[in-house]
Amino acid sequence: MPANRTITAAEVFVSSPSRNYVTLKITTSDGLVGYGDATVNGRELSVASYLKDHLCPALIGRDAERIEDTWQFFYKGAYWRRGPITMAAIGAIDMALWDIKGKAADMPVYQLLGGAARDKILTYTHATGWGFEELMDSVAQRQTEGFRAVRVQFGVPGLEKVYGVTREAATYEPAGRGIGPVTEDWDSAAYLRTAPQMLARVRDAVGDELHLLHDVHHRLTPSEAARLAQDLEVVRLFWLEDVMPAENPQLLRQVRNQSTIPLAIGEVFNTIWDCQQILTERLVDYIRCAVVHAGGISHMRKILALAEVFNVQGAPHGPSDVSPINMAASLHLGLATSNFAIQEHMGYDPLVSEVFTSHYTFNDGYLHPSDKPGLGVEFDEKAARKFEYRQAYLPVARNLDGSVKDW
Ligand code: GCO
Ligand code: MG
Repeated sequence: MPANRTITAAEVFVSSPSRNYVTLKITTSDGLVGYGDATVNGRELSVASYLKDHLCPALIGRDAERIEDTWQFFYKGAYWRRGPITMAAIGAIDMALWDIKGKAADMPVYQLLGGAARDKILTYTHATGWGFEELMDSVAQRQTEGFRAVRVQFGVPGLEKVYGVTREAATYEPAGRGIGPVTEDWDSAAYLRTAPQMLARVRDAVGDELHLLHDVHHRLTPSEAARLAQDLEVVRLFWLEDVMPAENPQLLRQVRNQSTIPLAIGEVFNTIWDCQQILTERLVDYIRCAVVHAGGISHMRKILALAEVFNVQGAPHGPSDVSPINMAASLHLGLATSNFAIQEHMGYDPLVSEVFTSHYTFNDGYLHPSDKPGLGVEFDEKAARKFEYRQAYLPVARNLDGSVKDW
């Protein structure tokens, strides 16, 4: 059957309303426009080039309705598979095509995915404070805003800086500005002395109801992680995140065998194959891939379907370094997926809304993707051009002896 809705243009925008975002715009022969997020924090220009130089030219003339076939074409057909840059580029195309399909059908994307499997999506945000008092101010602020789940990060005595925490304000930016990444010191022993006490104090102060989460940012060895998990049992965390780098998923078994603490991992995973062992051996409770970094809605659906078989829940990454387009895509998927537990929503700098107009809503600790056709996020190209790309990187951590620490 000849296509009646072909792709006539595919353009890439790199803008920096407070931080860098890569946005793909696809236009069809009947005038529909779809948007996808392709942001990879600190590697924005690589994914922009992958799209502009290699994928966009091949999109022209393709049937915009054939989302799965387009996914397979760029994944299987490229010879080079997987990895964050490839998968974010494919992910952006996938999101933009779902956006178009929704607009063509005059339906929100969650309807095309089978309709709502829940009424609303539980969300968590971040609370940070160097010391206990500042941290509690930040937690209280988040509770006042209506959050029922809060990720808590704090300072470590003896260190100058800790990723995810600022000394001055309640928020942080995941990437610094300037040429090259800044270096921060890291001290696992000091962290392991601080974290159990600090989190126990927070639990005591907030009572039983508030969900508390904590992110270790891959910093520990398996034995250290197991010890921390044991020490934190009394805190009854919603989850402990990224306790160690997960290139060797089987090493998580040590933590599993030695504690009952729920584990979350996967924000740096890009495909179902990265998730396979962790899911099939149930080495985690929550799988954290972001829609953009794991090949878009089509591929994330498959990851969540595999997770469902093993009683693992979806809980996607949602920092400020994925754009509101990714956030909307994640919420449509979450509303339509039964094994979806919670969506991270770190929040955005006010400048972001000058470029992206989103329609998803927050109410009493829950998010909803909105009933606008498609993904429900508009992108203002003119405004985007005002905010030029600026180099920005995540910091690099070094142990006290000067050796590089894992991210
Ligand atoms: C999170 C994260 C972020 C990441 C950042 C990397 O759970 O939100 O760990 O803070 O480090 O998104 O780009
Ligand atoms: Mg994290």
